[in-house]
Amino acid sequence: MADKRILTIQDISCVGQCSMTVALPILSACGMETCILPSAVLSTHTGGFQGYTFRDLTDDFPAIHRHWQKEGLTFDAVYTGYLGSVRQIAYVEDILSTMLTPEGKVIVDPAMADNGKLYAGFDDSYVEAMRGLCGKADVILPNITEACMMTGAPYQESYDEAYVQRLMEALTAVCPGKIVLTGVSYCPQDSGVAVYQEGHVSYYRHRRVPRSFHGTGDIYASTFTGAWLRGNKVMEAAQIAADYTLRCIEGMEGREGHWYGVRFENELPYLIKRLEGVQ
Ligand code: PXL
Repeated sequence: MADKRILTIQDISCVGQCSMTVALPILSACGMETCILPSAVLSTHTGGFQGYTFRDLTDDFPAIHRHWQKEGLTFDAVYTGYLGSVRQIAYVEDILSTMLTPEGKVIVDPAMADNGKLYAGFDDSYVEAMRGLCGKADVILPNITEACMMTGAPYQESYDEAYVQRLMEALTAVCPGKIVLTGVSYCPQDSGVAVYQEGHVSYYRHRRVPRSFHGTGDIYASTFTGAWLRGNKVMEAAQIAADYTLRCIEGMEGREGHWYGVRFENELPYLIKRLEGVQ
């Protein structure tokens, strides 16, 4: 594999096993030189802790961008996750249009909502800006909630294949690239991902663990990104990411007190072997 340098833009939640503290180790395990642009610094993630701090780093973006340009730096890919503000999304778009190599890829995880609700601190204007960013991506990785918010489709807790097909078609108006829809579940026993490419929806299904965790979307998107940039096809990368994320969640059995994230660290050796084709 040729050396690749990737930039990931997402928050640093100092405690919480999500966003940057997940993306950096996973992308490194995938063999990527990983550069970071923190969108915000929070004492913890926003999903269950009370009284967290939030420092928006939007105002630092222009000077960081100018310095990188002065240094002549470029990236083989930019992968974005949880961002700090609507204004920041415009700066991210500037970075995409100036800092990528000619073949450079853009991966956008809209990371703004789950279970039918926006995360704390986001509103409709953020959804609109995120929709614009997804229009510049080669691959987007929304969950069902984010897909509904960006397309105006009604959110449903239970649905069928026709609903997912309609959602995918609506998403093609948001993103011209490939779509990896996560958390697609037609029955309580299984879950999986649906991948839309060249007009066709394919599924990868696996067993569902009846407990949900913060940060699993970030684990999934980081693993997909690393596996895809290593040269795996989109569907293969989607499967590797699903298998790894599921193992991380399965490893939480017996760790009931650990509520804020998952022990993805324990499964990194599996991921490395899987990517090397050993497992
Ligand atoms: O995992 C998504 C995420 C990322 N960053 C922050 C969050 C969340 C989800 O709640 O709060 C700060």
